[in-house]
Amino acid sequence: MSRTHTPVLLCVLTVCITSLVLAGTDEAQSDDECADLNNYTFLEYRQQRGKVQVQYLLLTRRNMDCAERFRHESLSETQQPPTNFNISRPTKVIIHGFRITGSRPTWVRLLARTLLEAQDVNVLVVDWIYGASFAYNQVVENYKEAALQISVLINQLQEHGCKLQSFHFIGISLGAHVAGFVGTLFEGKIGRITGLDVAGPLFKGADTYDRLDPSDALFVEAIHTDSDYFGISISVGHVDFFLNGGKDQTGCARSRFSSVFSYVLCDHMRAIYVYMSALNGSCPLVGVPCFSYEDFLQGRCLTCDAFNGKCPTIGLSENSGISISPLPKEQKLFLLTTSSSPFCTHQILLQVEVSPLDKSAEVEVTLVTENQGTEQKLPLRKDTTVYSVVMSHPFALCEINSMKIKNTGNRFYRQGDIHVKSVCLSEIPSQSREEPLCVNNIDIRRGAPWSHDFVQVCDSS
Ligand SMILES: [Ca+2]
Repeated sequence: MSRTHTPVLLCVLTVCITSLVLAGTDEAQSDDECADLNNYTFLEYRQQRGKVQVQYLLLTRRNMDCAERFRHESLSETQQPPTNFNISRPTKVIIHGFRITGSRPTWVRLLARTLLEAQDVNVLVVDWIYGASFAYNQVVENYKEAALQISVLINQLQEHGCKLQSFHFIGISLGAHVAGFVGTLFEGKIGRITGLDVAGPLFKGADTYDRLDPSDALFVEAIHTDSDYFGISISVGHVDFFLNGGKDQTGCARSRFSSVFSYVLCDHMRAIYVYMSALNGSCPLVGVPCFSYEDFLQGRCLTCDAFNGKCPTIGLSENSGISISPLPKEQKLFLLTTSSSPFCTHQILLQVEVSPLDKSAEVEVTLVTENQGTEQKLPLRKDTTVYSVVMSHPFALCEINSMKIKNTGNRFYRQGDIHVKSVCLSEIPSQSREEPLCVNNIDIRRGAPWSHDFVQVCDSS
């Protein structure tokens, strides 16, 4: 995040949160059997000045719709874990960030439910709040206190027989650094930490002791979706998935006139929704190792060779499905997504070789499957004859019915025919058994679009 934007955004958020919290002031604290995240009133915030409050909501398959609330103090009194807690099962710990989405982040319960549908585990939702201030920087100064309190609970659960490796922390934004510091307190012996758009402001230049890093757990992974604003741009895990380059997400409005959510938070929140979608397991979200997004888009990273042919996948498989040892560190992975659930797309590499040109030119390539087309403009220069670019197409390579190429040229002077020596399509990450689709020696005239139909069948094996 640029320095100039930080104060403005923090103000926007402060106003946003204040108004949301004030709106809830007359809502009484519920003592019902089913608990929810606390909905602190403005007055309660003031009264707690300078204190970090941590409490927990427990959800399991036995009480999916009715959370059990407790504090670690109650464990030391009763000497018993909460009723529904199953010592023999792994535990997922969800830690929210700076409360930017209002007094009760609704996605927390959704994430808990999705985790429970995927695995029979204990889900602990950490409900933490720093009472003195709404300001992000003051909360950052105190997040370690939340981590310390969580570590007391983990110690207690260990005494009851829980193994450190069986804990998987899922931290969102600032919550990812809280998880990281819990990991530090246990010398990196916690099983796994997943950072969902790990908070960037005030953390990018921080020491690894003060932020999430690969030494915080046996396996640390991060999903980056807003690294130019609220998220962190550096790698913080063993592997780091950068979605659509990690900065801007498809379908998130870029207009400053769109609503506060869609403009300010859409990119940041996308990590949570993509992660939930991956937990549903409807389609694979696979990251391709590459040095930079630019290199990835230019087709310089095509294979999973660095991972023995199997690239890391977002989701719950052990170590993201990585089979190589030792684990990589701070490995950047790139993938394209669509704008809505389940977010998966196919990454099609378009490679074009043309005969040398007298003037710069432009072609527009369209891939068509059924009635859906994906367009890609390709500027052609005088000094190059070989081009490659990665396109996002909702269908697999074997499902592409036709390809169209238009000579869109320069509108201010006449561009002659463009001779295309070859145009090839292949899928990334590449499957060794899959041949690229190629068409050779075609002339693309201005005003006369070229089109080619592919006759192919998907191999179902
Ligand atoms: Ca750390």
